[in-house]
Amino acid sequence: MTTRRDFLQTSLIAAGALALPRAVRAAAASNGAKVVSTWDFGVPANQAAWRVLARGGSALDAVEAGARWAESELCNPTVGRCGNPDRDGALTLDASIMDGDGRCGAVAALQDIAHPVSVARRVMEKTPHVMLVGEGAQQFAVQQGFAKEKLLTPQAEKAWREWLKTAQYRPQINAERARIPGNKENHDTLGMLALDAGGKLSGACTTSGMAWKLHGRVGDSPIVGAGLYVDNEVGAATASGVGEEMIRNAASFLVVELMRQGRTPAEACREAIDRVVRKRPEASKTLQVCFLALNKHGEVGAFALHKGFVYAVCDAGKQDALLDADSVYATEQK
Ligand code: SD4
Repeated sequence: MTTRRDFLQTSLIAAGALALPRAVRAAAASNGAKVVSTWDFGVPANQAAWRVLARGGSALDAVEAGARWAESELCNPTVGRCGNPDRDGALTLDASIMDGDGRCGAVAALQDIAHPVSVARRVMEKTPHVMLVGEGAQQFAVQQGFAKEKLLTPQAEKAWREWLKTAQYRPQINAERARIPGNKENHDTLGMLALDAGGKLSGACTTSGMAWKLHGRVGDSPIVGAGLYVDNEVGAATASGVGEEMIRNAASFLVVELMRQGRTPAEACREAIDRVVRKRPEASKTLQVCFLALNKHGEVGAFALHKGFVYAVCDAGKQDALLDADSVYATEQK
């Protein structure tokens, strides 16, 4: 039963809290929270996720918000509605979402739906399944109320027509978005991991996959354990780069398991990269693989095959940090 004294105390606490400046209340609500993302566009994506974490929201809602930002606002040729198509000119999107209790959902080769990460979340929450692909994924999305719309931008179509002149499938090592006008790169992905104020982890991964891929090709991003893995007992990991290498090595799962065995996030990412090199030493010289990890204590680490991988870190102290990952091959390749 609530006594008058309890009632007064509760009211006073509430009144005091409301009197606090908004920034202080946000800092209190987000205490210990953190969000990290792949690549430079991870900075604004993190900020979209941070708006959820700062008001005490869940890591799951945060990563969905961050990934949705990338899918619609980013407009780059590797994620969402502005992505480059496959070699037949079809834009096919891959995404996954996972929380630290092992709940997960994914879509692969999804066409004409603008927010694959939200469809992935519906797969997780509304079906007994984990992954839907192609037409079935699209049918499910439409049934769930997602609008079907033509997504291929005129720029992406132009880039594809240009590519058709040589039709060579040669993934470039890093994004050149910021440095070379004309968006020459043909891969990059948003992988995002968040820890909320309640100590719960979640992650999301969203991409248009490798540009000029074979129609029907699915990368690592929607595959739980390859492009994304989350476990509240340990931490979370995500990946970017040529997805076939992550799938071969169950890479994000590997990073989380290495952390479980006591590695720091940076050590775990490094060891997983070493595994990629050992398995395919020659191939590893010409393609990029990048890992990003966040453990349950909020420690962050990353490592890549090649120089050039950057990752964004956001918490109550700083919302726009962008860091360089160490790499096996130290020279940046073009
Ligand atoms: C894929 N891993 O589809 C994605 C692409 C990517 O940096 O991340 N590129 O293989």
